[in-house]
Amino acid sequence: MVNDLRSSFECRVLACQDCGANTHFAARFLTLRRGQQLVATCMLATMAPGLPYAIAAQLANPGRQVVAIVGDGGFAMLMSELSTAVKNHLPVKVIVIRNDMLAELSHGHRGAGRPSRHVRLPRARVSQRVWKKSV
Ligand SMILES: Cc1ncc(C[n+]2csc(CCOP(=O)(O)OP(=O)(O)O)c2C)c(N)n1
Ligand SMILES: [Mg+2]
Repeated sequence: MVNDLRSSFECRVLACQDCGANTHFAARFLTLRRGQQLVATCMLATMAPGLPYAIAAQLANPGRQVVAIVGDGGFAMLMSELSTAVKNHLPVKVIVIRNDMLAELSHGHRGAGRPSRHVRLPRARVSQRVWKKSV
């Protein structure tokens, strides 16, 4: 998956990262080349900034490839921002790292030796036809 992601990145890609286990994934496995950029909240840990960052980045950099890498929990929070992208004709790409859970929270619970509760997300399916029509 990481290789697929990397090979789809253009030489000046601007990738915008959500907060969560997906942040660790990107920090550990996504190697960027010179000219490519990754934007994240890092230790501020705001949830779900990937898509809004990508919208702002695409507005500021019209000719550049902009990719949002988001968690399924983060995407569930701010997916309505897709309408902002569509309204402004912004060709942002959204990659949803789907694990049907708030994984970062679950890791935190387990690290603290506590039972992990309320971290599962309902299994949602987005119809490809709806996706293609709207974006
Ligand atoms: C507004 C806000 N609510 C809750 C949190 C705590 N929090 C940090 S990451 C996370 C889970 C994110 O889930 P998801 O987007 O699915 O990413 P995953 O960890 O599964 O990769 C939560 C609840 C936060 N940082 N900010
Ligand atoms: Mg998740």
